[in-house]
Order: sequence, then C-alpha cells, then structure tokens
Amino acid sequence: MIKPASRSLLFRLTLLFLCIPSALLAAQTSIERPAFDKGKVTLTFADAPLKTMTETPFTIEVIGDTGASITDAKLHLSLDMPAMPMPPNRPAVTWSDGAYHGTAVFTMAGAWQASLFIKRPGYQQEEVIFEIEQVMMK
Ligand SMILES: [Cu+2]
Repeated sequence: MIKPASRSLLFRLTLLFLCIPSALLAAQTSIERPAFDKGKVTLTFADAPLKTMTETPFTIEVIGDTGASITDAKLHLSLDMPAMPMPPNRPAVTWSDGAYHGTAVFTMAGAWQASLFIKRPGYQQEEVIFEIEQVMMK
C-alpha cells in the first residue's frame, strides 16, 4: 500500500516529467567553430547519433566579430569523408525564419567533414571546417 505522502511525490515527479519541454529530450548534434576574428559558427543537426541514408535537417548560426548574428551571408556546405574520395555532397543552405537551414544525407558510415564557405558582401570568403566524428550505419 502506497502512503499518501509518497503518492503525492510520485504525482509531482510525473508532473515534472510531463513538463520537460520536448526540445530538451530531442537529440541533436551541435558543433561550434571559431570564425572571423572573434565570431563563431554553429552547425546543428537535428539528430544524434547521426545515421546514414537519413534526411537530417540542420541549422547554421553565424556570429560575427561584434557578437551579432550574421544574416546577409551566402552559405555553401560540402560534406566529405576525410578517409576517402566521395561523390559531391553539397546540400543547399537557405535562409528562412531567422536561420540558415538545409537537409543533409550521409551516404556512408564513418567520420565526415563539413566545409562551410561563408560569403558576405564586402568581406573575403571565410571557410570553416567541422569534424563530424561518427556517422552510424542506419
Ligand atoms: Cu566513404
């Protein structure tokens, strides 16, 4: 027989669990790299671990020297495997709803590298390389 006090605790724990936003439970793979002088670029895939042959949405956030988000850039992404030549894998990156978005498909298990080319009006092109340590077989 459960005592009223512990029943109440159970009820509270259940409530607490139900109140955890689903965003916190959703797995993501997020990689941050320095860019420009004092800025940074964050590449976030909406899955973890990453899996082969799976349409995986991603977002890219670009922060400039001043700490402000950069929104006027053209971004080009190239996905490669450092260990071997692979067919070109260049998902389009588009700006919408206040973020850069795209969808990646990793065609093979193993380590990948994402090269991001950032073109901004009036600036030299910046290249940022993200190491993706492991894509798992689906
Ligand atoms: Cu490969």
